[in-house]
Amino acid sequence: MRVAACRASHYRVPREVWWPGGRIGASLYEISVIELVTLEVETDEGASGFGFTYTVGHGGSAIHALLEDAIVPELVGRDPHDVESIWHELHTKLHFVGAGGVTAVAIAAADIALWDVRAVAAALPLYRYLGVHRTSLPAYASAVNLALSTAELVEQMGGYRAQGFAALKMKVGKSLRDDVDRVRAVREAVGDDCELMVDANMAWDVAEAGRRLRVLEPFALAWLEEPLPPHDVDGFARLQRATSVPLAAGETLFTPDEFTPYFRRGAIRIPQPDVIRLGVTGWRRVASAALDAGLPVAPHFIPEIHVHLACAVPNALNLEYLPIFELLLEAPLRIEDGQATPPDTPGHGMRFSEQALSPYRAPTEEVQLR
Ligand code: SMN
Ligand code: MG
Repeated sequence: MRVAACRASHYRVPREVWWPGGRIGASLYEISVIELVTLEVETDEGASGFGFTYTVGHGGSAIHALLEDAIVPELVGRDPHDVESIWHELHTKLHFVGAGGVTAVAIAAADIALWDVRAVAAALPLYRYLGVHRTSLPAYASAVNLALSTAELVEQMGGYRAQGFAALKMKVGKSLRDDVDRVRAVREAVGDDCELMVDANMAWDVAEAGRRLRVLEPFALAWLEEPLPPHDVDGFARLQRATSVPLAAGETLFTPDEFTPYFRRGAIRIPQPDVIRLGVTGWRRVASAALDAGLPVAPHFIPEIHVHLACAVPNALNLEYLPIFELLLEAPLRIEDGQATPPDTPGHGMRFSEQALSPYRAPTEEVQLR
């Protein structure tokens, strides 16, 4: 089997289209546009695979250009079964222009498409192709909700609780007083038997994070996510030693090597690898390194692909259900009573609806390589 053709596309989709319900924001930014950079691959035997990555509004054309100029030419003619060596080759080839960032996410889109087409060609859902550890897992409901008022936040989180989710994640990163008021309001609304996680999206330094933790600890948090920027592994290690609240991080790490110092230093307890940065290849390396370090993995966002990856490793903790793309997809993820189940169609099964995306194609020249 060989890759016969690839097509990279770039879309800029305004928030009103995928999240008509209201503003969407975290401590460092508010999202008004999501960019999708997609890659379709087709084999000489007629199988199609789909990969993608996304941005919160900026840089998509650079990812698209890198795919077309440097990545697609390396894929055409290759056997998708060699995806792991292709991932390494591409990281080596592109290291000079950045050992992470745009490079990593562009490679991830290609890697996801190659794994997809392998499973499609084998007529197996991706989790079965990778090897089944479980056939479903608990999902937690999550929202990028720092721009909501406390009343709107409580309504949103209460709605997810009523749908059967036993664990919820909310944003923090306002003033200390506002954060405490919001966490208290949600805790009171959803009850003590609900797990509650909070996500600061890199808002603080170590001193501030320590101060915030002391006031948030009484709310029995299941984890505090990204209190610090990702370069501060030392800060994470100090903070984790000083608190019983598990620290979570990983969504802003781009390569498996960036997780290594966190594992060596016991700096976090909940690693959160993200397939749109790591690819399936890098994601599985992180899950395996976490297992060796005695840690779980809690995949970040993109539940439609992560449900497969999580069901195919022994140490997945849960799945982040954040339905940001749901209105753009052909089929939503199956969730019942807070449990997520991968679809039994071949590959990962995640496809954006052509009808939903086509009005938002970015004005860049489209290249078709054969
Ligand atoms: C998040 C940030 C950006 C996009 C999606 C999700 C967030 C999370 O940090 O962990 O859900
Ligand atoms: Mg987060």
